[in-house]
Amino acid sequence: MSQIKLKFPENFLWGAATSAYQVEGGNKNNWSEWEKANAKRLTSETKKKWQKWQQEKFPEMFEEKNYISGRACDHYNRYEEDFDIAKQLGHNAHRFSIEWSRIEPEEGKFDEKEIEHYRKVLKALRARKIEPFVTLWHWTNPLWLKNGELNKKFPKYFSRYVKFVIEKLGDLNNFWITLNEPTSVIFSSYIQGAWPPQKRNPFKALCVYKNLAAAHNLTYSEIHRIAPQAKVGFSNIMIYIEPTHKWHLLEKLIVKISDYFSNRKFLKMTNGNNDFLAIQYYFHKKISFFGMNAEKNKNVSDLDWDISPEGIYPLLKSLKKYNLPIYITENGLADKEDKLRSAFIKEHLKWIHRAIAEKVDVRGYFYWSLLDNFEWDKGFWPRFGLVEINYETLERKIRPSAWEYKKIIEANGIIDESKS
Ligand code: IFM
Repeated sequence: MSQIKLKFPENFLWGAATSAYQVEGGNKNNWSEWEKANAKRLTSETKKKWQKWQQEKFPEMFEEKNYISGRACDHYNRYEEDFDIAKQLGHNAHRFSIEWSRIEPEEGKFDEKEIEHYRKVLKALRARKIEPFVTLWHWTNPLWLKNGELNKKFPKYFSRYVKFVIEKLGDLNNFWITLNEPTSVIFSSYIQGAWPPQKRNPFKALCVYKNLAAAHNLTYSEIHRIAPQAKVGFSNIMIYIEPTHKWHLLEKLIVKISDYFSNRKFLKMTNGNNDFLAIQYYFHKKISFFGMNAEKNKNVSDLDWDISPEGIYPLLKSLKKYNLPIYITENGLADKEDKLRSAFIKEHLKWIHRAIAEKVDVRGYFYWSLLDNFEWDKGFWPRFGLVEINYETLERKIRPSAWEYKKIIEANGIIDESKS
């Protein structure tokens, strides 16, 4: 008989996450226009961007259509089928996002039909006894919003859209995530210059910090005014950063600065306006005097990202002082063959459990992602899903790791197979 080794708290939320643009299909926003203008360039850069083993494993990265989101997973029409799968897999929570450009396709004009669509989506989750977590901004902007998050009026426009959404959907949902990973946009769009609007400018990066924090703070109050019972937060991608040499003062200084800008600054700017902390964990970086990532683990995902489950533990411990409930709203990897996913989930959960045992109030875990989906500027080839998507037929196929995850959910803990 199996023996449970590590029990999670009662009523722990277990699920997976998606975002509108990455799964719905048929979106028209700043990203869809950018991808059309950039698909050719992205295709031509493939050879220098990815390693030989990745190019051989994913020949689709050489095709222009890989970089066009198009109908994606057609989740917009197939959400019932996808929620049936989530239910079958034992999930009791699900995170998804509402697409601003659908709700407000023209400035100040709100589309009742689209709100009705998301009402149906929420009802479909509730009918399956799956607790929704709704993200209000997962990086995409309506086309009329010139300069997107850089626009000085972003907080005002965003809170007007949020007000409309909460008035219409507030009765069906409790957990609201205002903004997804602000620092990913700040870094990838304004420091690296890889994502739209590809403006490489540290001054602009600081303006976006300011705009997004103001947007969060404003909507925090707005949501509570309309729906006092609501729980509001933003999702914070956290990177575990450490020095390669513990004695190296310069490395330690770089760690402190990077940790501040990546993990803490936004939290500080919104302090007092969060009912919970939503943490997304993918990366562990080692700083060396000669640059980031001097040492790499042997274990890497299809994207060549390090797999370092232990890094989530110190991050969680560092959040204890906030005294707020914590949800892991994303954690996952690209693993087409599903060789690493099951162990990946289990290992992360072991470290999360350790933090819980030391009184860190973690209340839920959402694997990224329920479905394979459109991974932004990389397109379709990275496969993050518990469920595989055949993009030709749109057939859904549950991966073996999803069943392993289900066992964890059913046991509300990790089963020690060695004692079976
Ligand atoms: O796909 C993304 C998601 O949109 C935000 N968090 C990280 C994921 C994997 O890169």
